[in-house]
Order: sequence, then structure tokens, then C-alpha cells
Amino acid sequence: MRPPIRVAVTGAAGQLAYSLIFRVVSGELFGPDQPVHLHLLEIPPAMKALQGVAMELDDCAYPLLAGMELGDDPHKIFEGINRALLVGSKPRGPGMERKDLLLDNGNIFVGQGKALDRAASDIQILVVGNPANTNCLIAMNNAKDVPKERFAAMMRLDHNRARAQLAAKAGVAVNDVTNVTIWGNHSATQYPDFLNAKIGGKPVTEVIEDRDWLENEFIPLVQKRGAAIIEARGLSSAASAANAAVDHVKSMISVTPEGDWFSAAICSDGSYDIPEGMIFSFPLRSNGSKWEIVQGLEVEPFAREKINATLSELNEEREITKQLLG
Ligand code: NAX
Repeated sequence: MRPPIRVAVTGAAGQLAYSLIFRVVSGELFGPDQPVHLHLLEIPPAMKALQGVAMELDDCAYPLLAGMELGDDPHKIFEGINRALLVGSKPRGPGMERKDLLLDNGNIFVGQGKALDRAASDIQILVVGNPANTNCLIAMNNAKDVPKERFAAMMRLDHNRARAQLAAKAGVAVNDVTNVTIWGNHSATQYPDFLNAKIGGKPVTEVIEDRDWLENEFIPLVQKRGAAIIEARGLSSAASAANAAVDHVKSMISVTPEGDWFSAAICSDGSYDIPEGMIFSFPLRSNGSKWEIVQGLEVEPFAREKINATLSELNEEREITKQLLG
């Protein structure tokens, strides 16, 4: 057996983590020969519930679960971790302004960003807790010892939603839908790009000829899917979000299939005229250990307008939280 990989999950007693943690230690994420040592972070009022999650993990008798650390201090919990899945954040309370939400959550990610300096030298971070891009920006700017390319914010749920909707409209299997990109922010301004996407190897616009549906139904459907789930379920997406986190990590650590790509928000290097240092979602490919932004995609004026709108929202979020950027 290999030495265990140390995986931190924050918000570990929350509903998303409840769907995620069990998949992390089942062998599904890192393979059947890779033991996992869990580092589970919560806030003090949730520690009892976290004990309950730990009891259930024991009761699964997972052969790959090498151990568990539970705690409410990120400096202790992040000691020696190889991967951080930063799920925990504060939900928007009644009457709370977006600005307050950004600042409240931003403060969590200042502390966790600083604590990431305790992680192992190969640390990789995925921020899931909302507002994910700005939380990721804050954590990245406060983790002085961690290279910026180790940070990502989760866009995979949006990416999966877009694939599923295109497949349903075209009446094909999800696997026939490739080359989907979500650009920008994990919010209702994101731009799900159907112009560069393919169905069965052909441009989407050749298979789904109803351009009005693509522009005026598909895009808002993906952008507002999170709200539609809350409306239907009374709770935000949890199982599908956990599934997306699993897909994200797998895509990052596997070789991307030839000709395809996946979406994740990472630190911009200036590609596609997105200012350097923004946490922005791009099309990515991975060689199994490093990712790169797919270059050369066509961005026609329709797409540029949408990309500019989501960029402008991210600029606003950065402005609101600028005092937290270290
Ligand atoms: P829950 O409210 O069920 O769980 C959040 C947990 O985080 C709670 O147990 C809370 O005690 C804990 N927490 C709060 N502050 C913490 C801190 N400083 N350190 C450690 N833990 C802390 O929410 P849940 O449904 O699990 O959602 C978690 C986050 O994922 C939310 O921010 C949510 O908005 C976000 N999502 C992000 C998605 C994405 O695609 N990026 C999709 C799904 C989800 O909505």
C-alpha cells in the first residue's frame, strides 16, 4: 500500500460534505490502492455533528480510510495536507446584503489561506464554498507559500449541467457532448459556451439548429440552475455538487481525453484578455499533474460580451473584498 494522501474537507458536517467525504475514502477518487487520511474542519457549534459523521465513516469500515483528524482550528487541521476541499462557508442570512456575504465569507478564507502554509509542499486546493471564485482569490492571496496554480474554484457543476442540458435537447448520450466551457464566475453571470462545444464531434449549432433556444433558454437555464434546485428541493445542490467536486479532482489528476477539455476557475495568466491574477473559469486540459488553459478558441462578439459581463462582476467582488487580499 502507498502512504496515505491527506485530504482536508472544510464544512465537513454540512450537507455537501456529507455527500462528498464518503466518496473520497471509498477509492473512487484516488483509486483502489490509495489510502486516505481525512482532516475534517468545522466550526465549534458543528463539532458534535462532525463526530456523528466520523462515527458513520467508522461504520463503513472502509479499507482505505487510514485515519481522521477532526477540529475547528485550520492551522492544526491543515498540517501536512496534500489536498484541500474548501467547502465550508456561511450561507446568506435573512436581510444580508451580497457585500456582507462576500466579506463574511472572505474573512473565513483569509484565515484558511494563511493556514494553508502548513500544508504539504504538493498541496492542491479546490474552493467550493460560495462565492467560490472570490473566496479562492482571497485564500490564494493569503497563502504566501503556496504557488498560485495550485488553487481552483469549482465550476464543474455548471459544466456538467451544461453537458446534460445539451445532451437532453439533442437526444444524445451525455458522453457525446464534448468541448463545453463555462467562462467566468460561479454565479448567474457565468457564460456557458455552446459555440465551441460539440455533439458527436460536430459543432453544437449544427446539431441544435434552434439558435434562439441556445441563446435565450440554454444559457439562463445553466446560469440559474442552482436557484431552480433550491426552489424545488428547499436546499441547495449537494449530491450533484459533491459529484462535481469528485469529477473536478479526477480531471485534474488524469490525462484529459484527446481533443476535449473541462472547465475550472483558476488564476488567469492573461489568456483571452482576462487580467492576470483573476480567478476565472477557462477551458483546461491536464497531463495528469499539471493543467494548462486551452488556447485559440474563437470568441465571437456575442461571447465576448458575455465574458465581459462575468468579468465585470468578478472585478466588483474583488473591489468589495480588496482589504482581504493580503
Ligand atoms: P451547509 O450550510 O450545509 O454546510 C456548510 C458547513 O460549513 C456548515 O456545517 C458550517 O458549520 C460549515 N462552516 C461554516 N464556516 C466554517 C468555517 N469557517 N470553517 C469550517 N467550516 C465552516 O452548506 P452546503 O450545502 O454543504 O454548501 C457548502 C457550500 O458550497 C456553500 O457555500 C454553497 O453555497 C456552496 N456550493 C457551491 C457550489 C459550486 O458549484 N461551487 C455548488 C453547491 C453549493 O451551493
